[in-house]
Amino acid sequence: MPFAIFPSVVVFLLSNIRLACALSAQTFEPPSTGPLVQTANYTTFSTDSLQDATVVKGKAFDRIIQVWFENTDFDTTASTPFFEELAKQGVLFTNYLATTHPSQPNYVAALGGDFFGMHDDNMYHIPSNISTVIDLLEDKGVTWATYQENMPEVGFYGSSFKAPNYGNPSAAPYTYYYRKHNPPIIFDSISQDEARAKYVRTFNDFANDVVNGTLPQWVFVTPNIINDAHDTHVDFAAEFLEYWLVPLLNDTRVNSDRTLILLTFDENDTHAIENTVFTVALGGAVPRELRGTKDDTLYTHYSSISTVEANWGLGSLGRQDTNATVSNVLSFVAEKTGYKNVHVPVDQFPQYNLSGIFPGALNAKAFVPFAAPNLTAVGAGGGPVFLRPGLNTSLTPESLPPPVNLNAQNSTTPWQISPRTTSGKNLIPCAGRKCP
Ligand SMILES: *[C@@H]1O[C@H](CO)[C@@H](O)[C@H](O)[C@H]1NC(C)=O
Ligand SMILES: *[C@@H]1O[C@H](CO)[C@@H](O)[C@H](O)[C@H]1NC(C)=O
Ligand SMILES: *[C@@H]1O[C@H](CO)[C@@H](O)[C@H](O)[C@H]1NC(C)=O
Ligand SMILES: *[C@@H]1O[C@H](CO)[C@@H](O)[C@H](O)[C@H]1NC(C)=O
Ligand SMILES: *[C@@H]1O[C@H](CO)[C@@H](O)[C@H](O)[C@H]1NC(C)=O
Ligand SMILES: *[C@@H]1O[C@H](CO)[C@@H](O)[C@H](O)[C@H]1NC(C)=O
Ligand SMILES: *[C@@H]1O[C@H](CO)[C@@H](O)[C@H](O)[C@H]1NC(C)=O
Ligand SMILES: *[C@@H]1O[C@H](CO)[C@@H](O)[C@H](O)[C@H]1NC(C)=O
Ligand SMILES: CC(=O)N[C@H]1CO[C@H](CO)[C@@H](O)[C@@H]1O
Ligand SMILES: CC(=O)N[C@H]1CO[C@H](CO)[C@@H](O)[C@@H]1O
Repeated sequence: MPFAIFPSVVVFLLSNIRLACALSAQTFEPPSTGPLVQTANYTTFSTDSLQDATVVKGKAFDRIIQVWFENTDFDTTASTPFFEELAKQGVLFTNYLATTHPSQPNYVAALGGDFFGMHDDNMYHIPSNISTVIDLLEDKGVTWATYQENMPEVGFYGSSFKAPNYGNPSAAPYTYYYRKHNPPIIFDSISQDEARAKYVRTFNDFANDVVNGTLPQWVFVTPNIINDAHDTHVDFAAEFLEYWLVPLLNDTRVNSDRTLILLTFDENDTHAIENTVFTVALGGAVPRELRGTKDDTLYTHYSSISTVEANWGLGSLGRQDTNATVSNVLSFVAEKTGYKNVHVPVDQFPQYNLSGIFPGALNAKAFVPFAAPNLTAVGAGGGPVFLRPGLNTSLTPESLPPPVNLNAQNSTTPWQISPRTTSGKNLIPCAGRKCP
């Protein structure tokens, strides 16, 4: 049982954490009796587990599970007892950068290889000709799903969801789920394709899929807004992990010797400093001799894409996933795949704490239409740049007009969904026309 945190340590940690949380407004309450037990606290029960359990062999791992937390500086997490213990079970990355502020563009970057100038948490949709890592995975038959805690139903499209407060039933209902932390639903190529939207799943579906042995190979997990530290604190996230992750580390249906678990944070909390986030690689696929070590290579959220490209020999998106400076492959994966990482001196790290200054299709103040990817780029998997249907490859970055401030014209980007909808309907309220 290489990953079990010793029970005495757990008890010690929990007692300290409880003490810390007692001082803040909310205390962690487990939403269920265990991560593999469905609960009414998650609004709907799962009835259809995934069916496909085929496994495409990777060079370094057969499954990657990303788990994303929120808004915490590296040092704060690294000095929290639970996370200190967790780091000893895997490899701690000390120079893993989020790509910008605030939250949403970081989640989009991890799927699309770019955040397209986005610098807010407004509700957007990204047209279906824009590729994501999901295209690359499906192209090679690698199965995938995202599991979103407290999302009320599979493929839910609303901006947020309020549910009874399970931690404090006498309190008002609580908004536990936010679309801005659910990257697949933001891309039309997924949300508007029924065959794909069913892989945008709930935590009850997670329980069902694991119990039925059909947990996919590429998994993106978003805990709810209190468990991910967003509305709480990293100590609260630690208690959630004690409840959710620790038992799963010891469950071969989730964590086998071919599983990589990449636990990260969307962004640093202090904008005036470099955007370094606590990121740790756990799971049986982490070579034994590396467990408990630190790696100071420069990585970013784009590395999560390049790492799977390298592992499964995938194509690329031709965006920042192919920009060698910012997309180093996790070093033990690079070693097994023959990919050569680049050394970036600290004084040349990108300023990924910057926000709002990048032109793009999702920046109303500096709007530039979506461009086609760089068709000649080669990523860590060596395969071709993926082209989605409807892509106009003549729309190169160089061919696009200069940025325009649409806000100055009392307008916004055509890709913003406005007014913000809370409807669960899986449709784009103002696609291709002026929003009311
Ligand atoms: C891990 O699994 C083994 C075998 O199923 C079990 O004996 C052990 O108690 C488990 N440890 C934890 C911490 O869950
Ligand atoms: C919901 O969570 C609360 C808090 O832990 C728990 O007391 C309750 O039993 C849960 N409800 C269900 C139906 O599991
Ligand atoms: C970004 O971080 C650097 C330090 O790495 C700092 O000098 C700079 O002022 C920060 N920028 C902003 C916009 O806060
Ligand atoms: C690659 O990333 C670096 C650091 O952010 C940036 O300066 C450079 O412009 C990027 N290159 C391309 C082609 O996007
Ligand atoms: C596109 O990719 C090629 C091959 O890597 C590279 O030489 C070129 O600079 C890239 N073009 C742009 C505009 O980034
Ligand atoms: C992508 O599709 C949208 C919607 O059809 C279109 O407006 C845009 O020009 C296309 N962009 C590219 C780069 O193909
Ligand atoms: C593709 O973009 C080019 C350059 O803007 C444009 O002239 C052409 O009409 C577009 N093609 C399609 C099919 O939209
Ligand atoms: C934008 O709206 C403001 C306030 O309604 C108005 O004063 C201004 O003339 C409008 N500007 C444009 C470019 O329509
Ligand atoms: C639809 C499906 O396959 N779900 C099954 C998962 O496993 C449980 C327990 O064996 C079944 O009850 C479900 O029907
Ligand atoms: C480099 C880094 O980790 N960035 C900063 C994130 O925020 C904390 C502040 O607590 C800094 O100490 C880190 O240096």
